[in-house]
Amino acid sequence: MKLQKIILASTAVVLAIGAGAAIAQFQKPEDAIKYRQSTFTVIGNSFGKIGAVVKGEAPYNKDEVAKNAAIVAMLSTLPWQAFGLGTEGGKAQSDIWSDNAKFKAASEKMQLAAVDLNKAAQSGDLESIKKAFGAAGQTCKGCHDDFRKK
Ligand code: ASC
Repeated sequence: MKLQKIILASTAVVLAIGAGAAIAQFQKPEDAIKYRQSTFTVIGNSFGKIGAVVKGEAPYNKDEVAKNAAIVAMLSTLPWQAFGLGTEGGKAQSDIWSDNAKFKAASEKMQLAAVDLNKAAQSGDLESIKKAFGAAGQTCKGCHDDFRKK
């Protein structure tokens, strides 16, 4: 529980620093692509585990959901720094760079939804978790529809 509070606090700090700050440097475009795909993979894994609980496919365990939501909240801050100019490729659509303001707005929506999901998960109220999970899933989907190659 203490760790998750730290993660929540550090998520706020990272958000405050700003998604635009180039925290990570990449030697090659492929390194950036690998980085963002890896973070999305881990986010998807934890999000999916919460999804199984929300859909009634797995029993609700408060600590497990809280842990996975903290992972999603923390990692949700990471992929965006790996979409710098010159890192086109992977499943990224060119609109990420041609309409970067829209992409940035979508990424911020997702990060805020992840913070909400984490708050609900730490509180342990399953109904709030379900609502916050649905809202977060919409932000994933919205960005995939607009910016991810099919
Ligand atoms: C997931 C996952 C996504 C999102 C999205 C929500 O579990 O891997 O990409 O949810 O499907 O619509």
